[in-house]
Amino acid sequence: MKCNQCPDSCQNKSQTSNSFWQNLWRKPLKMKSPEVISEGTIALVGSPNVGKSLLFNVLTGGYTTVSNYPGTTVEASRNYIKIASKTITIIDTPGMYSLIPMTEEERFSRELLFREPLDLVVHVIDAKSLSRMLNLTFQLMETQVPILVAVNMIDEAEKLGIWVNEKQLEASLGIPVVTLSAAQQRGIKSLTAKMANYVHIPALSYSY
Ligand SMILES: Nc1nc2c(ncn2[C@@H]2O[C@H](COP(=O)(O)OP(=O)(O)O)[C@@H](O)[C@H]2O)c(=O)[nH]1
Ligand SMILES: [Mg+2]
Repeated sequence: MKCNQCPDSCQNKSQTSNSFWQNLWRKPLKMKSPEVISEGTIALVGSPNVGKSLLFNVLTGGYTTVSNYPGTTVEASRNYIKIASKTITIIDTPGMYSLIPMTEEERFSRELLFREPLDLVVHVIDAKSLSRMLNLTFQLMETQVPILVAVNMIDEAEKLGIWVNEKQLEASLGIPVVTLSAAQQRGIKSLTAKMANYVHIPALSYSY
């Protein structure tokens, strides 16, 4: 006779029925996470230690996903932000000094720049060593992808008596420039406002 056909209310039987309910309780709920439809992509690139990842966290906050390409352990973080009511993917890339790759990180970031359909590349540079970092800005400008220069760490630069003139740098380079401090969350609104210019907004249509 099977245990569940037995009329006795022994210990075994109560354990069987208990474990049935416990297992049911423990079963993970299969909830489908809502699909996020990205309406644009912006990548943060630049040398190591210029504050790309901190800026990425300030812009996006919360949970991020990491991805890599086959054959490499180097990863890029991705998350979404809302810019001009659009859901935009932000990618935090590994540090690169030049578009001529010397390291696995540089090779990865270079590949990402050419593989991803990017609407904008934000070149994050350190305000304390501006001239040294502009070399990569010029290389990036040759890729034909729109470039915005984010001059980060102005808090540290100001302490050293270095003041970056945003308007003058913009005029000299001929591309948008934002001065900011990711650590102090200064200039973030100005950055997202300029990013919005690169997020495609459909033209108004009139019907008569
Ligand atoms: N003072 C200051 N520190 C910053 C700023 N942005 C980033 N950092 C710091 O610089 C270091 C490198 O930043 P990280 O985001 O890892 O640079 P990444 O290598 O370009 O991703 C970290 O200790 C950050 O906290 C900033 O605007 N001001
Ligand atoms: Mg980083």
